[in-house]
Amino acid sequence: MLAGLEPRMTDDERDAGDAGGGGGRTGVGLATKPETRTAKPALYKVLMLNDDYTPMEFVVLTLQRFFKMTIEDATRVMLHVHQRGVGVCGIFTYEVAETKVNQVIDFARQHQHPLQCTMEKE
Ligand code: TYC
Repeated sequence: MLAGLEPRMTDDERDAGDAGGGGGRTGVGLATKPETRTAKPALYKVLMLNDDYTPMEFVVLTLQRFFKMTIEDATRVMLHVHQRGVGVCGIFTYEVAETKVNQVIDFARQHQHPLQCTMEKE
């Protein structure tokens, strides 16, 4: 073919990633241009609530099991909740926070403790 007389790609074909070259459209590539910025997911605090009946050791065990805390961090958070009424166990995306709240409540219920846990938007 003579130089300069090749079939030209339209702008859309270029955007869609079609390399041209006589093979026609390949069906690969993006139909729309992606946004450069991606929104960050909303975050939620998981809160542990104090009560008069759940044993301190059980709260520490719960924090270690579901929030991967060391015994030192779990004890510090448990004492904070015991003294102040509420404390933050961690900050997560919505579904992770919801799962952790349910795991804590189920674990407490299985052991007949009234321990409560909730979540709130950061
Ligand atoms: N207040 C409880 C007690 O004296 C201990 C406790 C701490 C319970 C933290 C719940 O989230 C809690 N046995």
